[in-house]
Amino acid sequence: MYNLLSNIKNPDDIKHCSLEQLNELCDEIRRFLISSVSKTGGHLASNLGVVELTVALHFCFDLPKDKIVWDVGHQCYVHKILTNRMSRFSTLRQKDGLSGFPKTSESEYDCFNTGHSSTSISAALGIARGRDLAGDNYHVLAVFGDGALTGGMMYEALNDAGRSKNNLIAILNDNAMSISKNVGAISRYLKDLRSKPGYFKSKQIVEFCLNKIPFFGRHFASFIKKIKWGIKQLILPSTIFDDLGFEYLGPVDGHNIKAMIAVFERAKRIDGPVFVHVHTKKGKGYSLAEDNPQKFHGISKFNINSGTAVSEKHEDDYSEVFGNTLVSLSEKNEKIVAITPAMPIGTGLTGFADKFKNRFFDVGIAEQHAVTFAAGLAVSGFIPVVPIYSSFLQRAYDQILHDVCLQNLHVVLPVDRAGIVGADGETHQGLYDIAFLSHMPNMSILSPSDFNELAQMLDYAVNVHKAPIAIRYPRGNTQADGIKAPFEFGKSITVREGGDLTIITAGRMVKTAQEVSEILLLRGIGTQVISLRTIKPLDEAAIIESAKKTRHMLTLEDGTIIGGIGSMVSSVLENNNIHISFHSLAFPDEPIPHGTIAQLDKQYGLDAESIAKFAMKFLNNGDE
Ligand SMILES: Cc1ncc(C[n+]2csc(CCOP(=O)(O)OP(=O)(O)O)c2C)c(N)n1
Repeated sequence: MYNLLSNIKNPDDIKHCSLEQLNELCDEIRRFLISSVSKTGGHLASNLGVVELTVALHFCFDLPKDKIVWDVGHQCYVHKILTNRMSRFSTLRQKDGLSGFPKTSESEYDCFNTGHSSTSISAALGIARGRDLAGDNYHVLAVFGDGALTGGMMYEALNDAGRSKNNLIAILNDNAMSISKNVGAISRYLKDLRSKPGYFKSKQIVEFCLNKIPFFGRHFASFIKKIKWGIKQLILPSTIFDDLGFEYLGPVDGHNIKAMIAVFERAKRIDGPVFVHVHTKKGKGYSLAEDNPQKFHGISKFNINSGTAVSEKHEDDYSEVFGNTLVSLSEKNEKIVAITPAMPIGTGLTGFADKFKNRFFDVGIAEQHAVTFAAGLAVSGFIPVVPIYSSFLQRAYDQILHDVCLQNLHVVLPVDRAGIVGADGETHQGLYDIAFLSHMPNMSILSPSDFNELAQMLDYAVNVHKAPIAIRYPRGNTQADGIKAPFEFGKSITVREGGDLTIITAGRMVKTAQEVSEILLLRGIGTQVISLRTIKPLDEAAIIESAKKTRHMLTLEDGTIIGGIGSMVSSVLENNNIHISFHSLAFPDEPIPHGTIAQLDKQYGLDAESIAKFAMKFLNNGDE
């Protein structure tokens, strides 16, 4: 079925393929990708778009000696297929299976871990400078999308790399798409460049003619070189990348292997930084993905013929509830504006974007800018709401602290995908937001345990609270049972009464704590479950009262152990001289890999059964 592909065990195996065979190989890879990802889910459209690009790269460069840094890394499937990991694709993004991103621990062909956008040129430049300092000799490449090129780090890296003499090949995979349609002035500029496909050709012709000018002696040669450069500048308009110090090659058709091989061979011979502009189509070769690349950017298992998800019926999730609530609140309050760093779909903002075009801003993959831009909008009297996935919000730490919190500005930060996210793995786990937000002055943190609480909290955050406020909610739709009490800022609620043990928890874990209390009740143990609702400021009175009542307290959270709810509650007990049996349950201080949320909860002892077992021991002073 895969005549050529099944014989590729490592990238060297493609080096003696003819052009015809390479093209055939690309067809086989596409068929394999569609078939395999339809059974596991994953990032399909981006990978379909880079099939020829990746094959051409492996044809021209010698990995693992040469190094490729894949930006974001979601487009590395073809690279994984060509580097002896094809047989593991049925385990893609599953616990203990193949990661959906480059992993140095997985293969010597992966030289740098990625997951978050716009890091590739920085990392590649570091590797290149290290190579030169060590006196080694190999090629270093960064492969990044036009979406990634909207991220600010890219400009810090271009600025640094462009003035360097280090050999570095930056490859732009330009498909005019981020997850959604790409935005911004750079995107418009690239569109302009793409409309000049003859640029690279004419550049070659001009250079060919100039090279015919003979050299006489060393000094004269350098003089001629300058003249040639001047003539070239006159004849050919330079690109922004030339002006930054790169040799710009392109735009080249990213589905034409022959053309790409020619460009890469040329790039290999150039001294200094090179910028190769490759033009591709996201979803290439699978018409459903070509027509709807957003849907197939990241998709769960699907039917190949219809393109529809195989999974169960559609259920609401927190992002959707957030988006719908925001729309209804914004109908009544015209000061509300929404900002997204390139994630309108994932964060549930499409309804808002359709309805309030003037009040919606997609700023590109630019979390730092999104937050400071929001601070500016707050200064001019608007109420900015900036939903960002927890792990991407890490990017904007200083902007939240310096621009929002220190000025005590009314910016609302819905922290989506807070806690374990599952298949995307360690780079995407939203485990750190409580730790990095809770120590910021003026910041409040809310955590709903069901959809209704989220709606009430959002209403409170935009209409009542006049200071920085974050609302952290999980991926998916886990909801606590039977919560009725209206939300009150700063007040926790007791969701189960009991006299033997207290569990202090929040958000997704409230449901787990309820299940724990039920298991323990069967063993005659009464558990008091407190849902904090407001993680900061803590409801200290309720914590102290319950501690005195049960004398045994556990904290349980969907976050990392250091600096989370456990640390905060423990300080409350310490500071109030309350000495009871106390233990924090949270994810450990180590990278948490991919797997389903349920599998990871279980692996780290955070599922109801494991917690109940732990609680029995804990109540027995450590004895089984
Ligand atoms: C810092 C950060 N913010 C958001 C994301 C989510 N994200 C993953 S891929 C992607 C779009 C990337 O577009 P592009 O670089 O053009 O690659 P393409 O998928 O089009 O090939 C986004 C926004 C991320 N990975 N990192």
